[in-house]
Amino acid sequence: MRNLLVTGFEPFGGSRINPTEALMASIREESFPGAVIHTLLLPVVFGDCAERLTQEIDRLQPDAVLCCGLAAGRTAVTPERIAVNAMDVPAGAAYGDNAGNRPQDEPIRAGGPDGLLATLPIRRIEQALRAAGIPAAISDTAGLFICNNTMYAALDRIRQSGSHALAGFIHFPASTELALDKPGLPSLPQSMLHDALRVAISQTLAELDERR
Ligand code: PCA
Repeated sequence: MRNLLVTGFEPFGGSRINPTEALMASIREESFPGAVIHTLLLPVVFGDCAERLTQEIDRLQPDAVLCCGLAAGRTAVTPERIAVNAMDVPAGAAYGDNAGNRPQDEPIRAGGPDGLLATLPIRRIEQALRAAGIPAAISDTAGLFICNNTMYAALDRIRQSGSHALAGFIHFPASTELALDKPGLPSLPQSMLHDALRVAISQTLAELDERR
């Protein structure tokens, strides 16, 4: 049996919802043959997001870690290529994290690698998403906010522990429901975001099977 850890985030930046929170609830209703899906909702707080996640990685020893977050403004589902060892708030953002932190140019782990590449099969996921009729593109930056912090921490912990778990991050556009609060924001229906996560999990499981 494969163990997969799938994470989402609470709302942030004054938004009422984060579509990745609902994704954690809906994906639990799905079954994936030969796999157990564990979900975890993470706080939008620098440091705490990473601590919660790495504790769960240590406890579960998952075969893969698939973190999900919102990237409002994007028009496609975007598997991230790389996490970088830096923390900052989004350029021009009026908000900090949910605890009010606004770090500037700080490393996530002093002395850690500058960048860590996703080990999830991101090209395979992107192609499968497009084949399923879901707008998708590989993203070359996860930003320097909480999502990057989370992705970096997962990859760094897995690397240091010597585990072969696959890990990475997928940014989702706003859901239609979220866009109702912010006219003009590009969005996809929540049901399509759910389908996208299902495809990403299936492709990750297929990759694990082929590597066996
Ligand atoms: N998106 C933010 C943090 C939480 C989330 O869902 C980010 O891209 O960093």
